Amino acid sequence: MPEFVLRGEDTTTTCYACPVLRGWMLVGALATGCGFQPQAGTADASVDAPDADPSNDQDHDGIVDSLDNCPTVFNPDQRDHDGDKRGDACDLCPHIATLTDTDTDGDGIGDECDPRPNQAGDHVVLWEGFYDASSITGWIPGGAGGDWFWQNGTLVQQIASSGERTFTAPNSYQHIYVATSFVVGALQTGGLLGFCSGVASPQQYCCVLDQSGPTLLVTTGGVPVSTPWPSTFAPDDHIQLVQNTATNNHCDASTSSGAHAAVSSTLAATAGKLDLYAASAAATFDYLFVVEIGN
Ligand SMILES: [Ca+2]
Ligand SMILES: [Ca+2]
Ligand SMILES: [Ca+2]
Ligand SMILES: [Ca+2]
Repeated sequence: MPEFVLRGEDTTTTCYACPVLRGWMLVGALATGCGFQPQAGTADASVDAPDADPSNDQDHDGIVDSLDNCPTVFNPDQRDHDGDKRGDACDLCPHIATLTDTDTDGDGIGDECDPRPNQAGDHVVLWEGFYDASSITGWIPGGAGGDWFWQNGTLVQQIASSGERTFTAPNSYQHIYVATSFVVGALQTGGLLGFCSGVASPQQYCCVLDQSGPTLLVTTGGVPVSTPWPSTFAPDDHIQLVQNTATNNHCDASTSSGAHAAVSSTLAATAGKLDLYAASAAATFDYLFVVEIGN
């Protein structure tokens, strides 16, 4: 099942972060409002040390407060996707390693990942760290299909041959904010190349596409708005996409190599199912963070 807020059990110990990448992630988070985060699930075996005093475990999750990454939230898994020492269960932006977790409007979403940081009423409807195979239950391959599967804490689409390959969520969403990140895999040249995520019915994706040169594109029900994107695609690139329909379907893309661009359409997206999309490319997705924006 998809992973909603305040749930989960950790089986993931994969971590491919490095100091350079982590430095970029923090810069990216500050610059763009959201940053790419690699898989960083943690589960510290020392938490069950025999001398632990169970009387200091206020949430009764078996982990003493001094070692608990969410001392007041029952989270025996201790998952911490972004590695910032706050467990997913109490991290206001579980995909962004921030030091403050500021929540100006008090709606439970940190400023760095809040589509409206100064207006309450937004709520997280999906936090998916792809911790286990059941994380994609109910998702449906579409378009040319592709080969989508869960693997080691990620969602993989491994076929690079031409074709628009989509993966559709089981649920529809209203007034969406979605952040995802992925690593570019094998590429096939000669056709439309790129990646998208976001509300897809009607088509209102946030995309980075190479049609006649890389372009950051927001599609708005057949009325695309685009801007040049100062990068090319290459295997192992880390790319983050953020779609925010609270701001006229704002689309923001950034890469681990420092490329960044953003564009807004003139039409606000409304509702639909969430799609992930890859054309002429393989990709490995790291997380999905979805907020429904209040009225
Ligand atoms: Ca806890
Ligand atoms: Ca965290
Ligand atoms: Ca907030
Ligand atoms: Ca808000």
